[in-house]
Amino acid sequence: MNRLQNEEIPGLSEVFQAQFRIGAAVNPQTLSTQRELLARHFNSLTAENEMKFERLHPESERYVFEEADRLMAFAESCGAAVRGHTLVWHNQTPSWVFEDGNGGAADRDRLLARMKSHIDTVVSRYKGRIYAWDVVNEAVSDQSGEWLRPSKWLDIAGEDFILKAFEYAHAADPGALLFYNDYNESDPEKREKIYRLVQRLLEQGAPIHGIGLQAHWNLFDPPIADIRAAIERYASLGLKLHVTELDLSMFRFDDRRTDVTAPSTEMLELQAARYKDIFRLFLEYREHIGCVTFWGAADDYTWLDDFPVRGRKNWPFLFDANHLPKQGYRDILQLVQS
Ligand code: HAH
Repeated sequence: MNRLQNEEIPGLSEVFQAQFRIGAAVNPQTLSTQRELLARHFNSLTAENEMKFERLHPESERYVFEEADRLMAFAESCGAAVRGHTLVWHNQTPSWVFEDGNGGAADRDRLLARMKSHIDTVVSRYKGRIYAWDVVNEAVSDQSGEWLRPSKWLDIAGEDFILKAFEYAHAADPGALLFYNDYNESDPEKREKIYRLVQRLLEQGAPIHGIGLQAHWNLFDPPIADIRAAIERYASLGLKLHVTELDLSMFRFDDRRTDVTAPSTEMLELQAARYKDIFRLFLEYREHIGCVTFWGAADDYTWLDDFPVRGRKNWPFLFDANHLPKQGYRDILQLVQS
């Protein structure tokens, strides 16, 4: 089935229907350039950027919902669910949130009041239509020996900004599944920090229902054994797991090459084998995993073009730049069809 066009191949989300949802991150451009691919293969969509604080709420008294609403309308027109991303994050949050308007910093009460009003407005707007929210993104540190990530949220409001975010989100839509979401989630040291955070939240009675494993991985790392250990550890908290931002970069994290202009056969084979191993693992833990979302859909657009290495393209997905299935697509299909 080498040269088959998209219409002739099984839709990914259909193939995995009995196991978990298959999602993709989208933006206003890919909603148009990848429209057919998205409608055919994915039954969960996430806004790559359009529901982040800076996009929805650039100024204290101004909300902007046009692009987020467009995504909702597209998702609803093709019967896809929507994951909300993200309510509270140290990044892509405008500076006014943390300021008092007189050149100083906002105090804790003001910051929490702003958080509450942002969450109320956004979560209520999509109440009943967004089935899961990434409530807090990336609050855990990557530094060895440091637990929580230094941020203005933490500085000003203290540790319980995380608990508050979950409480506000739950009050605004008691039916939405609420997630803590992070990357390097399979690294053993960070895994334990995330575990500890979520365990604490549960002890405090936080309305948290799941852990989002971002899964920004590459051809070589993390080892399957580390991914498995992370899934087991998080699942032992009794929470749902969503894979929220899956991509498989062709490059090791410290590979700075810029002279690779097309993926080699060897890269594509390695990637297919990795995808197969990873999906085999996801299937093994399907009881715990509710959704597997890619941070994009096809190789014509990925946030990894130019990041973290400027001037370098990447090819992290199951569909190539022409939206045709790669070897990885065929390999993971075999897992459920054989
Ligand atoms: C993710 N961070 C974010 O959750 C997502 O919102 C964004 O679009 C892309 C990736 C991962 C990350 C990062 O942003 C910077 C450095 C390392 C990892």
